Formats: sequence, structure tokens, C-alpha cells
Amino acid sequence: MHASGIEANFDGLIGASHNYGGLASGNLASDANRNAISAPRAAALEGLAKMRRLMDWGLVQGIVPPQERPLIAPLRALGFSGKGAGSDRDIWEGAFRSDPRLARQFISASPMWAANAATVSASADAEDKRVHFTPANLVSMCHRAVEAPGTARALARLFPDPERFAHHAPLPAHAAFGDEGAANHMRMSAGHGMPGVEIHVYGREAFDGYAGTFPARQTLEASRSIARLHGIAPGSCVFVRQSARAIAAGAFHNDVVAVAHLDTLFFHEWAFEDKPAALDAIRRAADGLFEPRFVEIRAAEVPIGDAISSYLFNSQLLRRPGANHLTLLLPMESAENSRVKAALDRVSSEGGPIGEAVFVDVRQSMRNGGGPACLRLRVPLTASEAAALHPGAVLTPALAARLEEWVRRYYREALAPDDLGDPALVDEIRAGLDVLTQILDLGSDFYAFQRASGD
Ligand code: SUG
Repeated sequence: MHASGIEANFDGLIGASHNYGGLASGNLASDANRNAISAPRAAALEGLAKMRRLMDWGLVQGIVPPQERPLIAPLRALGFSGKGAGSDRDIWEGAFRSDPRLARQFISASPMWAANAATVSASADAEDKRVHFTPANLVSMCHRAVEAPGTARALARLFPDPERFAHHAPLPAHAAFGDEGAANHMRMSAGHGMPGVEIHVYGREAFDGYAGTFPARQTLEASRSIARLHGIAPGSCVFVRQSARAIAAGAFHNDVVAVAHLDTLFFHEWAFEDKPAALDAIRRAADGLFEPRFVEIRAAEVPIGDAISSYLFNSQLLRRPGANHLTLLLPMESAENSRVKAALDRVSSEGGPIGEAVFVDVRQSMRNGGGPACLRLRVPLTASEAAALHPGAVLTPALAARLEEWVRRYYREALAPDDLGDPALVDEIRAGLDVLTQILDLGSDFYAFQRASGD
């Protein structure tokens, strides 16, 4: 354990309902793959292989359990009652038959993208010296807005000690407070346990007109509220507007065009609306704490379209224990784009902070617009906070092997769009999740279907 703390990565374990719904407007990959046949088993194994890699590098790797899907309680609330006794299977079958477009909002495996689970502040930045979590309300997209209660429950289990971890409620579920979690939040510091700069990137101001082609999911008002709730001193926060042209090109979250780790910010020239002001604000906030290092990729070297299709910036920027440079863990797609590959070769050989580029296959998630960085929630921790994590969800070689076996047993190899309406899926997925609560030691009332109330 590094004296100044560590960054734990909590990845969303990809759920058995992983499918291509084309549900996310402004996310070009989701749109392009609408109705493709998905491979849930391969998807989950890809995700686990990525987690294994971090664990093998000696980093702390945690797991965010998949959420229950299909979600039945909201369908009941929308008036679906099923035939006969109105069992959950009946409700799912009836809802899918009568309105498949609506039903598909409730069977997405979208909680896999843990970068959207919550915004997390380091204890060193917070007034009360606890790690703060605010689950994202994700109100911009129907299929994602239903994640917040399940996320709150999971985070409370994974980070249980109230002396060290503070859990807030999601922001009010209105577009004015649209919040997409850590995908629009970066932290820079000299060490994970040391005071740093919290950078919030927003797409629009709530009470201004917004006329972009694609939704700007995060509001300034949401970002400011989170900073207030977390008790971050105003001088340690920077609020930066994402560039409208990046959103128009398909950068639906900041983490598609920028990523930070320790003192380094790696970003595309077009990431921010006013780049000089953004970099200046970061420099000012960092004054006396650390010297920020900026690694910029110019549009002339990698056009924004290539950056987005390759997910160059949706990479994990990490320091492998013992290394004196940073490592970028990127999706395979970045190695396959010649301009992107050339830029990576330049960046990692010019003696700057980034010294290595490693590629990982997460193609199943990528086809829904979720790269390596989307799949993980970063949690900066001191040694004593790391010791207070729920131990059942911290990856070990034995747990990884158990989870791989579990996936092979409970996940289908393929899901075609019409398979989603199969009522057998409801029981099949629940049987798997029931076993998962034992594997991860989550207790026997973690999922709604395990509770007598059912919600
Ligand atoms: O919210 N895709 C997700 C991808 C999230 C990526 N996360 C980060 N950038 N941090 C989204 O757009 C597609 C689901 C579908 O179409 O079936 C989806 O929700």
C-alpha cells in the first residue's frame, strides 16, 4: 500500500441481460448496434479478464454486482398486471408483448458502466475527511434512470463503515439536475490520499436554453450540488464546460474525450469549450499541491471522430505499483486505428508522464459505447479506508475463478432482440443472482426478488 493512498477500481460485473437496445441517443455505438445479437457470456468474461489484469498488476480491484433485470416493480407501477396471479414472469411477458419498446428500457444491463454509478470524492478533499458517494440519477435516459436505487444499495454494501464512507441520496430526478456520475468528474492530486483538485465537467446550464443535436446529460447545477454535498472547499473544485462540438460528435460523457490520474490530464484538444480557461483554472486550484501535467492530443493528429470511434480517451490511466510512468489501458479498437496508434506511440515514447499503452478486449461493451473507463468506478482510498471495504467484493484469484465459473453456468451465449421477451429469462437471471449474493457475501436480501416486499 502506497503511503499516500491508492486508487481502487470497482468494475460493474456485466449482467446476464446484456443486449443491444439502441437506447442511448447521442451514443453513436449504441445507435449503430441497435438490435444486434449480443453475447452476454462473452461480455461478462471480457469484463472479468480486464479486472484480472489490474489485480495481476497488484492494484485493488473491486466488483459492483449487476442489478436485477428485467425490473418488474416499475412495470407494475406503469399498470402492467400480467394474467392470472400476475407473477413476475407474466408481467414481463405481457409487458414485452404489448409494448416491447417500453419493456426494453427495463432489461438493459447498463449498470455495467460503473463510471456512471456515482461521483466519488476522496476523504482528503472533503471537509469531514470521509470518502463521499452520490449515486448518479442518470435522468437523461429512461433505461439508466432506473439504476439509481440499486446503485445506492450496492454502494452502501460495498462501503459499509459510516465513520469512513458517507453516502448521499441521488440528486432530485429532474433534467435540471441531470447527473451522470464519475464519467463527468476527474480528480488530480500528488497522491490518492492527499488533497487534490476535483474537476467537474458539465454539458449545459439547467436554466439556459440548450439546442444541441444530442443531449448534454450533465448540468452545472448538478455538479455544483455534488461538490456542496461532499463538502469540498470551493478552491479545490473546478467546473469546466464540455465543448458543444465534442457532444455533437458523440462525446456523450467527458470520459470519452479526457482522463486524469494523479498529476496528469490526458485530453483531446476539443474536449473543453474554453481550453485555456480550463487549464488555467486547474493550474490555479493545484497551486501549492502539485504541478499539473497536461498531455494533449490535437485534432490535427487525431480528429475528434477517430478519438470517439476508437475510444482513445475512454482508457484507464493507472500507475502500476513500482512503475515510474503511467500506463494507459485502452480498448483494442484504439490499436486498430492507425492515427490513434501513431499518437499513442508518440505519447508513450516522448518521455512524458505516460510511458506505456496496453490494449484490452471489451468489444461486447464497446458496441454499446462502453470502454474500459466506463466499466470502472475509481475510489481513492487511504490505507485504513481500503481495509474497511466489504471484503467479499474485492477480487482475488480465487474469486475471479469462481465468478468465471458462475458466468459460464448462468449466462446465455447469445441474446437476439426477440429472446428478451422470453419469460424464462426472469427466473434464469434471478437464479444466477441468488447464487451471486452468496459468492460476494452480499446477504440474502440484496435484490428486490429476494425481499418479501419485492421492491
Ligand atoms: O449511457 N450505453 C451507455 C454507455 C455508458 C458509457 N459510460 C461512460 N462513458 N462512462 C450510455 O450511453 C447503451 C444501451 C443500449 O443501447 O442497449 C447504453 O446505455
